[in-house]
Parts: sequence; structure tokens; C-alpha cells
Amino acid sequence: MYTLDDGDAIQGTSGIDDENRPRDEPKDNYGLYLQSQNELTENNKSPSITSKYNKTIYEMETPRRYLYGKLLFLLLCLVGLSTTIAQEFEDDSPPSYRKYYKNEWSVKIDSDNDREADLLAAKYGFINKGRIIPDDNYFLFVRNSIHSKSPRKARRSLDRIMSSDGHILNMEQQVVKRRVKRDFRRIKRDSRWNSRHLNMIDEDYDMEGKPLKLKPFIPPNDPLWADMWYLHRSEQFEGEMDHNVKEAWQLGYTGKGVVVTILDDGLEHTHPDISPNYDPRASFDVNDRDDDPSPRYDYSDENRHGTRCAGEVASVMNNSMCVVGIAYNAKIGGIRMLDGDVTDAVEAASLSHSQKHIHIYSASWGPDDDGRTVDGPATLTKHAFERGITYGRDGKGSIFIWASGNGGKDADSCNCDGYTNSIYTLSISSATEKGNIPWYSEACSSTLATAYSSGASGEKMIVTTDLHHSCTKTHTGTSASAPLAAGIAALTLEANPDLSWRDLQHIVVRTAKPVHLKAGDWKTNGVGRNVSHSFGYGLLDAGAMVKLATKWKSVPQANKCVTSYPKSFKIVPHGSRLHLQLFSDGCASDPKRQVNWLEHVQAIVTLRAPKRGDIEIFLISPKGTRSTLLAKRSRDNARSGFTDWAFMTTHNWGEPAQGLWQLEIDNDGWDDAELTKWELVLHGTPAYIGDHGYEKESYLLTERSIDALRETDSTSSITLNLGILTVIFLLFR
Ligand SMILES: [Ca+2]
Ligand SMILES: [Ca+2]
Ligand SMILES: [Ca+2]
Ligand SMILES: [Ca+2]
Repeated sequence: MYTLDDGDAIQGTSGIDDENRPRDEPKDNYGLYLQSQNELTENNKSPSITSKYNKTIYEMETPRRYLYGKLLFLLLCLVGLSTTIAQEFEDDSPPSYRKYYKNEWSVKIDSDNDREADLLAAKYGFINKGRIIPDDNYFLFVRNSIHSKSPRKARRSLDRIMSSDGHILNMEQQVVKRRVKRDFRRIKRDSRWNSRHLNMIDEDYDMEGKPLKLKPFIPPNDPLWADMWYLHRSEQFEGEMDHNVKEAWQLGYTGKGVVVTILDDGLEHTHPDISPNYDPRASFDVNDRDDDPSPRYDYSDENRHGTRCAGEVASVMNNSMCVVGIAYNAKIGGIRMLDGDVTDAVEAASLSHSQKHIHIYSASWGPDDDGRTVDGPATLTKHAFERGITYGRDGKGSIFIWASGNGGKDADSCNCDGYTNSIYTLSISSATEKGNIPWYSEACSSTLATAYSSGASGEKMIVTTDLHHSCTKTHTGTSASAPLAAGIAALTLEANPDLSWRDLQHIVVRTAKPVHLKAGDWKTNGVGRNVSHSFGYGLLDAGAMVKLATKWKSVPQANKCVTSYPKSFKIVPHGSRLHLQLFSDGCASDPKRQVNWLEHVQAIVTLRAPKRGDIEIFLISPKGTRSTLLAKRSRDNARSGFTDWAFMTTHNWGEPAQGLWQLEIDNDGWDDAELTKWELVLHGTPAYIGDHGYEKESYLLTERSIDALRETDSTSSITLNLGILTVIFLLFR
């Protein structure tokens, strides 16, 4: 592998490199680079705009300096008065986001023995509350002698003494994380149906046993079936889309044998439309550390979210009650973890609970969608994800379905949410009844596909189970979309239990339907698939997914090919664009890392900017597919930039890995930004993955076609074997 250095090899000849601003340039009084006429590039602003920028800076800098001076003075006074001021704030967070420390530590020890952990905890004045992740040596130590929650970090000396103990490999005091549910609160009394009035069980109707193949569909007697437009409206209204769930049911897939759990604020498992499918083994209460995930009831029914999500997946069919779950014969559990302080340990314990038993974890929550947060999984949770995809489902990998986020109103980017942006989560965004982008939707390149949910007033919402044994027609947000996807995933896993977590993503990419979803940014990627930042590859199609699943040949293990941009420091001039190029051969020389055909692509970026929200980042693949890794976020005033943030795109799925990759960074701020790291991470396989998965024969053919492709790329005058041409045509059309 080698890299093309933008500065030396390309600049001047191609004119693509427009970012080289010398570091030793004259600066003005405000530490800004003085802009000279000859620096203006085609992407740069006109001189008049530039002077406007400088003027703006001037006007903003003066009061700010004054303010800083005042603050410094105040600070010195305070320090003089007292030496105990040691409250720690997040460097760029508003005061309401102050950090709170728990009296809990995650402690990794060098032994697999619980007794050793107990002794070690006692030695330093802690109580060992047990393993955080099953079969792993992280334990939760609690120190009752200090406040359970405090804005102050515990004394450093404690960390020091303990970390000098040879048996303690790692320890972290747990911090409270801001996590929000991805639906919307609305008080609407008439939106709830009491199931008691609807509970007229038809004893003659027997739902035992699988429906026969292509059995004629008899509409179920559940009273809200008619309102489940997103499951069956295409039969009533020609040209309308739905999730085509009926076809999957008619083929005999109802979720039997599949276990789904909802990570949320609890599950009302006594709900009569849920209880027959309730699975205690897939359930736990992380908040109260007991086995019963029942929600805490309060006057506002705040903790109804988990019960609503669960009903979408696995409500009972044809019981004359409420609704029909997409996977109505699946087992459903609940992990209660949002009704309390959420820490790294809480998230990790939830995502790894009953890993051997649970197949699908559905999460409809995440970091604040306020348009200025950049937050993702911390140490233990990262570990839990990795263990999940490695050991879950007997090594085929746990399925993590994630709601992409509700920050549309605040122009949030789901790529700033490390949970949806993760390659391990199957991220689902929302579409409205009319096929529009909902007002709350976040656009980003890591979204894989879409499920229906609420939209503008007048558009229908999602109907599901609710607290107090009732039902609702008003479940909303991306919160409602993720469980629909979890239900469809359950049907797909029943159709083919051998699917790996990556097989499932391959199937989604191949079967999702872009038709009737209205977005301005639909584009055709390098292998002819339509993809959008609002909808991913489109609407999930349950029938198409189960059909493909039955034929699917599992993909081989994925490789990871990492290429670093050779220069460690780059200026992104204000009002301008930095354009970098990096050649990757897909690690062709190393069979353990070789990637010829792409799945996920990540750009790991470290960048400083005076205002993080002014930065936009784009990645262009060798095939010319342009992903927006980061869109502007006007509310994001942070000065901390990004540190090793792995922006992810799914838009290159199936494209060849080799060739010239381009990263573009726009800086619309008032001062220069600095890029200190760009690492390109290509995930994928050496072997070609065909329409029905991995077939050895097609791999051999493709080996030849790759060579042919390289030749066509380098010269157009090469004569090609007609057979190879046909293969290329079939592969790339
Ligand atoms: Ca409980
Ligand atoms: Ca029902
Ligand atoms: Ca978000
Ligand atoms: Ca994801």
C-alpha cells in the first residue's frame, strides 16, 4: 500500500489541493492568518467576503477578550477565598450538562474469580456488586462512604493507590450520561384504548402452528389491525408502500424461536397482549438490580416507552386485543435501564445481558439530540458491542437495532451519535405516512434503512401496546421505527438462523426499497444502488428480506484495511475547503487485511475548530460516491472539535475498495481549523459478495474482473475479453 501525498504529488498538476497555507505566515493582532489575494482558490470566498469575515472576527473578539479577563479575575478571587473549588465541568457543555460522578467504579481485575474480586473490593473499602459484562473480568465496585452522585470526582489518591495494586488492570469512576428516549411526549387523553373493553376472545379461532406456505391471509381480529397502515396498506391503496410484512407471514415466518429484547425504561410484561410472549430470560432490571423489568408507574406515565416499543415487535396476534406484533410468535424481553442514572456500566450490562439467549437487542434512545452533542459508547460499552458481535448467537453476532435519532429540528447529525454511527448497530431512520422525511429526522451516512413512523400533524402514527394494559395510536419518532425493524429482523432470522450480523446488513442493503420515499439527496452509488442520508437504502421490506434470507450464503469473515493520511497536520482555512486524497490498494499485500469489496467505511478524524458546528466533512469513494460524514450543526458551539471520531458511511456498500479516496473538509467558521488525523478504515471482504451472498464460483470470476477493472481504469485502449466485460457489466450495472 502506498499513499499519494496531496501536497507533493498532486498539487500544482491537478489543482485539487487547495489547502496549503504555510504555518509561518504573518498573523494579525488576533492570531489570525492574514489573507492575501494570491491565496484565494476557486473554493475560497471573494476578497469582499474575506474582509467581512475578518471584520466579524474583530467585532467578536474584543468583547470576548474582555469577558475572559473578567472571568479570570473572578476565578483568581475565588481561588484566593477557597482552595476547595474543584468542580469539573465538561469543557464545552452548558451548565445543565454538568458532569456527575457516581460512587461506582468499573474495575478490571487480573482474575476470573468472583471471590478475588470481593476481597479486592473489601481491601479498598468497596463492595463488589458483581460482573458488569457476563464472563468478563470487569466488576462493579461501589463505595458507600461517599455520595452516590456528586459533581466532584473522587480523590485522585484513591485511583493512585488502587492502580498500584498489581491485581487491578483498569478502573474508571462511573459518570452519569445524558440519554434520551427517541419519541415525543404528548398529552392526549383520548388516544388510549383500554384493552379490557376490547378483550373479547374468540375461542373458535386457533392460532397454533405456523401458517402454511402462501396461505391466504385472513385479517386478524385484533381491534387496531385496521390502523396498522404501515403493515398492510398497499393492498388497499394501489401505489402505497408498506413493510410487506404480510408476505413474510404468509411464507410462514412469524418470529418463532427468535428472542428480542427492548433496552428501555421497563416493560409491562403483565400486559395481556404481551405476556404470552414474555421471556423472563431475556429480561432484567439494571436500574434496580433485580429480575423484574416492570416499569415504575408515575402520574405522567413517563416510563411507557419500553412497553410501547415491545408491542410493536411481539404483541399477540388474533387475540381480539390491541395490535399485532410484526414477529408475533417471537419471545420478547425487557431490560430496564433508562429509569435511573445511565452510566457506561449500565449500558454495557444491558447490551450484554443474556448474550447467549437473546438474538436481537432493540434500542430507541441515545445521547441528547440537541444538535451540539458528540457522544458515543465508552470503554465498557464498546467492549460489550465487540463481545456481542463476536460471541452473541453462537458466534454469528448479536443484532443491535438502533433508532437513528430525533434531532432534526436542531439540525443534529446522527453521525455525531457513536451508537448509531457504530458499524455494529443496524441504524434505522423514519419515514412518514406520506413518504416524507419527518421533521425530527436526522440525516447521516451511517443510517442503513428506514421504517415508518409519525410525521406532520394529520399523518398517522404507530399503534402499539401501552401501560395499564392499554393500547395507543400515537407512538412516535425514530423510537417507533427501530422496533419495527427489530420485528422484521426477527422474521428474517427465523427464515435463516445462520445469518451473521453482517449477513443481515447485506440483506437489508439489497432489499430496502427507495420508491415513494421523498428526499432531495437520493443518489446512485458505484454499484447502482440508490441511497440517501435521510433514508439509507430505503424502506425495510419484510417479504423480500425473508425470501433472500432463505437463499443467502453467509459471507466470509470481514477484514479491516487501515490507511493513514501521511501528513499529521493540516490547516482548514476559514471560509474554505481542505481537500485531501489518499490512495488505497485495499491492503492487497496482506491477506489478513485485504479488502476488495466494501461494507462499512470509516474516516477517523481528529480536528480542532473554533466552532465545531461550522465544519462539514465529505468522503468520496473511488467510484465517486459522495457521503456527507458531517453536516453543519449551527447549535454546536464546542471548541473541542473531534478526537479520533470514526465517522461512518454505509453508502459504499458493495463498491470496490481500491483507488483514490478523497476527504473534503469545509470550514465555514471565522477562524482556521486544524486537522491532525485522517485514517481511512475500509471494512469488507477479499471475496465478492453476490446477489445471494458469498459463492466461491463468483469469487473466482471476480478475481479476473478486478484485474480487468484495474486495466480499464488505467487505460481505455485495452482490448478486453468479451466474457470479462459481461461479468463487469453484471456486477456494476
Ligand atoms: Ca424491578
Ligand atoms: Ca393482539
Ligand atoms: Ca442525534
Ligand atoms: Ca449503525
